[in-house]
Formats: sequence, C-alpha cells, structure tokens
Amino acid sequence: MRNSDTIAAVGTPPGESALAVIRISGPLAARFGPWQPGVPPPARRVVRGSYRDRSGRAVDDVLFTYFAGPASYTGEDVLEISCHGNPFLIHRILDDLAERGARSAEPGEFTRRAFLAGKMDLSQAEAVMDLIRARSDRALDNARRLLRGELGHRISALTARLTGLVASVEAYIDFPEEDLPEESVTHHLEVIRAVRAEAGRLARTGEAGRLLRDGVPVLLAGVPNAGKSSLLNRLLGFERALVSPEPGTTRDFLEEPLPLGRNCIRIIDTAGLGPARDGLERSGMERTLAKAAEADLFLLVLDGSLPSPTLPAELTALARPEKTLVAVNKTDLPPHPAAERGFEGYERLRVSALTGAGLDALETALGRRIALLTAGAGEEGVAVSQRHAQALEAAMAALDRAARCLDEGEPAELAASELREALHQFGEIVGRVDQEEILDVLFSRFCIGK
Ligand SMILES: Nc1nc2c(ncn2[C@@H]2O[C@H](COP(=O)(O)OP(=O)(O)OP(=O)(O)O)[C@@H](O)[C@H]2O)c(=O)[nH]1
Ligand SMILES: [Mg+2]
Repeated sequence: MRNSDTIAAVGTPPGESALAVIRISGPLAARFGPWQPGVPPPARRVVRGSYRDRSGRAVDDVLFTYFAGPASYTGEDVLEISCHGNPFLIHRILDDLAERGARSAEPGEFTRRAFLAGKMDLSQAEAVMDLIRARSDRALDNARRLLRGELGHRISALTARLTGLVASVEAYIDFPEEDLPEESVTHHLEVIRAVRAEAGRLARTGEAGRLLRDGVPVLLAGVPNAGKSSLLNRLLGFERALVSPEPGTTRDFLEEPLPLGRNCIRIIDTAGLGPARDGLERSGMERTLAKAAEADLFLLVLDGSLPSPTLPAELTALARPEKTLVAVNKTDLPPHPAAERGFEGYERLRVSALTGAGLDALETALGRRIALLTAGAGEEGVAVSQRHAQALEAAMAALDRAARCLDEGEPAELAASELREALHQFGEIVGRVDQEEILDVLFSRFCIGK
C-alpha cells in the first residue's frame, strides 16, 4: 500500500465553470487549509478563506471543508477546496499542492484508497463509477442500490452459507477411512443447490446490467434511401446524420445515446444494404452487418412508397421478429400496394421521418421492448456487471463439481477444494481477494479525482 503519501486532484470536469472542487487526501491534507499550525481543523465544517500558496500569496477566495480520517471518503484526512472554476487557477493550486508534497492522484485513486481502508467493498467502489456514468434513471437506480451494498450483502449471505459447509466437509478430511454419512451428504447437496440457484439468479441479471450500463444498442437497418438517417435525426431531435436523396449517403455507422423514458438506448445508423456500386459502399455494408451481430434490437426501416425490399439473409437471420420493429417510413407519400409485403410476424409501425407522424408510437414500442430486455434487473433488485457475472458463473461451475464429488463419494478434500474455489469467486466480487492486478485494471477505468 502506498498510502503514506498525500494525493490531490480536481474532482470537477475540465474547462471553465462557476466552481471547481479540489480534493486532497492523506496525512498532509490539513496543512493546506487556513488553520493555525498545531490547531486541529474543525471537521465537516465549511470555512471561508484564502488559498495561500507556499510563498504566502493569496491565490483565490475559496471554501475549505475538512474531514478528519477515518470519517472521510478515503478513510484518511481529506480536505476539499471549492475554488473558482478557472483552469489556470486550478492549475496554479494543483502545482502549489504538488510543490508542497501532495502529488497528483491517479485515476480512481481516491476510491481505491476508500476500498483499501475498508470503507466500501469492491462492488460498491465499482458502483461509484456506475453512478457517475449512468445515462438513464434506471441505470442510476441500479448504481445506487449497488453503492448501498446490496450486492455485497447478498454475496456475504452466500459466503456465510458456503463457509459453514466447507467447515463441515473439511471435518472429514482428517478421517479418510470414514465416509460422509448419507444424511449429511443430502444436507450438503441441498445447501449447494440453494447457493447455486441464488448465484444463478444474480448471474442472469448480467445481461440486463450490461444493457443498463451501456444503453441498449438499437440498429437502424434497411435498403439505401429508406430514410434511416432521417429517422435517426427525428428521434434525436437534431440533425446528426447527413440526409440526401442519393442512395448510399451513409457509409460509416453513427452511434448516439438517446434517452427513452427511464432507459437509454444507443441508436446506430448504418449504411443501407443493397447492391453495392463501389468498394466504399461495399465496406459500409460489411460494417453494417458486423454491427448487426452486436445489436440487441433492430429497427428495420422500409420506404412505404416503394415495394417491400429483399434484405440480405445475413441481416434477416439476426433481425428476428422478437428483436425487431419494422418502421414503414414515408407514410406522407402515397403508399405502394406492395410496400408491406413480407416481414410476417414482425411488429410494424407506420411513420414519417419527414412529418414526425407515428414517432410517439414508435418510441413507445421501443420503450416496451427495452423494458422487456432489461426486466431481469428489476426482478432481482440489482443488476450485476459482466465482471460479477463471470465470477458468479465460475462459482456455479465449482459448486457443480463439488456436488458431483459429494454425490459420487469422492474424498472429502476434493469437494472441499471446489467449495473453496466457489468462495474465492464470491470473494472476487466484493474484493476480499487481495489481488493488485484486479484493482489496477478496475480503478484505471475511473476518472481522475474519484
Ligand atoms: N417524403 C418523405 N421523404 C423522406 C422521409 N424520410 C426520408 N425521406 C427522404 O428520403 C431520402 C433518403 O433519406 P435518408 O435519411 O438519407 O435515407 P437513408 O436510409 O439514411 O439512406 P442511405 O444513407 O443512403 O442508406 C432523403 O431525400 C429524405 O429527405 C419521409 O418520411 N417522407
Ligand atoms: Mg443514411
């Protein structure tokens, strides 16, 4: 641990702002306030004063808030300085702090210290980042539940049950000549099944967790000129994509976040799919198909004034009716009698990107599909991350192996070692496993100042 040093960083975004907050954590924190040397600073009280640099010059009128460790975010002495949000001023203060022994913090270093001080478990530390990055109400709710430690509590309950089980299985290791009695094997298997079922319920929320955190990817697809980019612009409410009467306008895909009710989607505009006239257009179409493989929801856009098109089989194989809405566009024009042929079994909506007709109904339908995709999060109360889901699945596999060992009368130590592996995996979720690399990877994704 490197916690003997003092770190400093600005916790507010770069650029001009009314206010900026500089955060300092470590043994030197109190030194940068306006207090007389030797007098303990008042904790958790806002004090107005001048930030004076090492030569005693007043740099800015600021507010100081001091938190005496361990009752602080990091568990160490922390000083927060609210200054004016001028980038030069902030630099001047940070430079001065560095000169006086408070080095620049690395990304996530404040939260890392909070974790190492036992202020929060790893799932809560990750939730800090989820909370900052949440792009929708539901993602925020989930981050708040994780931050309160709900996942940690459930993992602790599982860990407690499994620890009891390991103890009772290990009691037989020293007596290899004795088999585990039948009724205790039955009981052990029951506990394993129950723990596995709970781990499985949590693991299954990983999919909803991914969609909540990243936003549901919704792919706009169709033949050239159907009006995909026009529809994207309409849904976003601004002219994000180029639109033109020329087919083949969009070549590269475009992606934008779009809040939809309490959720957020990532809407992706793509190159139209049809006979390519040149290499560039062909590359665009290849990109569309590659993106299609990652999409969770499709919005197939048809031109209602033309006969219904035939789309490439690679696309229709992915855009199954349960993952797709068909938007029959250009309904402001006279409809073509064969416009709606094909696409049986697909939910269809009639829209006009030009006039905006049918857009509300389209948004409602999208919202309904997204609610279905992310329903798992609501049922379990909390949606785990991919990292958590992987650990849960590894734990489930170890529990299966442990159950097989017990069932087949294998030596007790084999079952015990599998159960320990499951415990280890649960430990990784909350961070009871002390592994520097995991921490390095996790906290490097944070922003500086967190
Ligand atoms: N009348 C009418 N015209 C539309 C509508 N939506 C789009 N258009 C027109 O159709 C043409 C093609 O629109 P785009 O949005 O560029 O179509 P696209 O599907 O993105 O086309 P590519 O990028 O070439 O694949 C433009 O001239 C649009 O103005 C609509 O609802 N009604
Ligand atoms: Mg386009």
